Amino acid sequence: MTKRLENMNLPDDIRQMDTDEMELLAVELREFLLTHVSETGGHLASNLGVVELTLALHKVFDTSNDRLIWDVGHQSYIHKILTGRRDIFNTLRQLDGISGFPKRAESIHDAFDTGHSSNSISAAHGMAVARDLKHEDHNVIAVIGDGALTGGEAYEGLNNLGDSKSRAIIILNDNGMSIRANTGGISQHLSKLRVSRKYYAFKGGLKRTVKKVPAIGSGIYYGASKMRDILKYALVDGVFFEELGFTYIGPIDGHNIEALTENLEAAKHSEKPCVIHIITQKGKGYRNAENNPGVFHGTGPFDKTTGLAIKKPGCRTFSDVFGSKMTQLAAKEPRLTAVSAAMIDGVGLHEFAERYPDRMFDAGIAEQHAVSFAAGLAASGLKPVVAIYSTFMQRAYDQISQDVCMQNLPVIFAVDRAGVVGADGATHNGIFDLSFLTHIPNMTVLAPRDGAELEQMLEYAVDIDSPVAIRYPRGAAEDIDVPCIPVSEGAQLLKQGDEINIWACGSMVKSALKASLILESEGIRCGVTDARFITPPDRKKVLEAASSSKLIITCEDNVTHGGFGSIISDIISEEYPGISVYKMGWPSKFIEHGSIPELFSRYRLDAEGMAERIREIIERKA
Ligand SMILES: Cc1ncc(C[n+]2csc(CCOP(=O)(O)OP(=O)(O)O)c2C)c(N)n1
Repeated sequence: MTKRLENMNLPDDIRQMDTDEMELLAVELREFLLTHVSETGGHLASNLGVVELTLALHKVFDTSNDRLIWDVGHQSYIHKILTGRRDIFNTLRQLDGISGFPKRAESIHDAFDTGHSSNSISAAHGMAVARDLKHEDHNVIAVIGDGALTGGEAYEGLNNLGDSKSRAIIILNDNGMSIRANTGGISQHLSKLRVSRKYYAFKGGLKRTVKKVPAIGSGIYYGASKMRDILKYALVDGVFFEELGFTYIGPIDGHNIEALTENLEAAKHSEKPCVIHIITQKGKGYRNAENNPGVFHGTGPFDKTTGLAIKKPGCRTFSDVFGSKMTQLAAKEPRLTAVSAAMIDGVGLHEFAERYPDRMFDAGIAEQHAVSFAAGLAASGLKPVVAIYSTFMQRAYDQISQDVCMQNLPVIFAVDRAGVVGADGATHNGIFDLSFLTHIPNMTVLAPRDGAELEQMLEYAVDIDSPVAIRYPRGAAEDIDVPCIPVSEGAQLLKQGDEINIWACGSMVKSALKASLILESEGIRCGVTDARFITPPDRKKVLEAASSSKLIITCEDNVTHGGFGSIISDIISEEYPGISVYKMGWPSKFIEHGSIPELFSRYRLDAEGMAERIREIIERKA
C-alpha cells in the first residue's frame, strides 16, 4: 500500500486535502483496488470509474451524517476503502468478510442496502422527506448510473422527487455503459447531452455578456433567458430533468476532481432537487478494463498484468448450455425470439444475439417491461424466451402472473442463477422463485439436474403452448451418467431404494445421489428421484413412492417455505398422512455471501450434510 492511503483512516482526512493530494490519492486507490479485486474477484470497471467522484463526495459531504446511496451498490468499493474498511478489504465477498454491496449493518457510512438497480432516487426521496418532517439538516445524495436509469423505478422516483421539491442531489454517473453498451431512447438522449457542451459554454457566455450592460443589463438578461429557453430546446433536444422539477447541472468531467467538488458544493446549497450529470469512463486507469469494460464489470480473480482470468478449466455452465441450445433451436424455429434485461452475456445469449440480431431484444434493466413485451410477442404468435436471473425476476412477478399466465401465453422463462449464487450474496441469491412461481395458475415450472436435461426441457417448452419456467443454478452443468427419459414422462427414478426415498430437484439431484452413496456405504439404502416437474408435480409417481416408503426427503436449492418440498408434502399428507416428509432447502432468511460450496456446507445442504441429516432423522425416528 502506498503512503497517503496507508496514513488515512476516515474520510475526514480527505477534507483536509487539496486537489493535488486527492489526485495522488486517486492513483493509489486505483492500484489498491486492482491488487485486491484481481485476488478476490468482484466489480472492477465500475469502481475504477468512480474514484474521483467518490473522493469529491467525501470532500464535500460527511457521510457519517449526510446520506449517500449507491444505486445497485456494485460501485461502492472506493467508498468502503475510504470509510474504515481498507484493512479488511481483502475479505471482500468472502464468507464472513465484508459485502460487495453497501450494508447498513457494516458501517454508518452505508445509508442504504442496495443490489437491485434503479431504486436509489426513490430511497433518496424518502430520506429527504423524513429529514424535513423531522426538522433535521443533512444532505441526501444518490449516485445512479446511466444503465440503472433504464429501469422504470428510476422514473417513478424522478417524477415524485422533482415534484415534491425536496432537497436531494442525484448524481447521474454516465459512462455510456450498462454491463455492455447501454440501450434505449434515454441513453440516446444522454449521448446528445454529452455532445452539447457548446450549449453550456454559450449559457454562461450569455449571462456574463448581457449582465455587463449597465442599468438595463439584468432586464435584458431575464428577457434573454426566455430566448435561452428557446435555444435550450433547440440545442439540447429535450430538457428532461429540468421539466421534471430538477436543476440540471452538467455534463461535467467525472474524472476532474476540482470540477466535481465545485459542482457538488453548488448543489449542496441548492434549495431544489438537483441532477448532476457527470461523464466517466468505465474501467478508467486500467487499460485492460478500459478496453473491455464489459468483461471487467464483474470478474473472478485474474492476473493483473495480463488481465487474463485465473480460472480452473471447468465444464460448460448452465448459461452456456442454454445459450447454445437457443442458437440451435432458432435455426429450425423461426418464431423463437430472446428477451434479456441488460444481461445478454450473463445469461449466455451473446452468440444468439450475434447470429439473430433481429430476434434478440435487450430491454435494459427493465424486467417488468421485458416480461410484458414478451407477452405481447407471444400474443402475436411468436415464441419468446425471457432469460433473467432468478433474483431480478422478482421484479416482474405481477407481469408474469397478469400478463403472461392469466392469458396462458406461451412465454418461456429461462430463470438463470436460481439458487444460492455465492460471492454476490443476499441481494443476488435466487432462492425464492419456486415459492413465487409455482402457485401461479397455468405455469409449468421445470428444474434440470444437468446440461443434457436443460436442453431437453428447452425443446419441450418450445413445443408446448402455455407458460413454462425453467430454473437452473449458477455454475457447471456437468451431466450425470444416467440418460434422461423424455421430459413428457415426468419424474425420473434414478436409484431404487427401500423405505427411504429422496425426491430432489435441479442441481440438488447430484448431491442427493452422492448422499445416497455415502449412506449406502453405511448400510442405509435410499432411493433417489429427479422430480423434473415442480409444477404440475408428477402426482402419480409421488404417491407411488409414498406408498412404499416410511420417509420421504425433499431437496431443493430454494427456501423450503412454499417451495418444492411443500408441494410434495401437501400431496403426500392428503393421501398418506402417516408418512413423514422431511424438507431440505434454505431456511427463510437472506443467505449471506461466501463461496457456493462453503454455503452448502454451512447449511448442511451438500452431500455430506444431507447424509448426516438423514442419519439423524433415522436415529430420531428409531
Ligand atoms: C434489477 C436489476 N437487474 C439487473 C441487475 C444487474 N446489473 C448490475 S450492474 C448492471 C449495470 C449497471 O449499469 P450502470 O448503472 O450504468 O452502472 P455502471 O456499472 O456502468 O457504473 C446490471 C444490469 C441489477 N443489479 N438489478
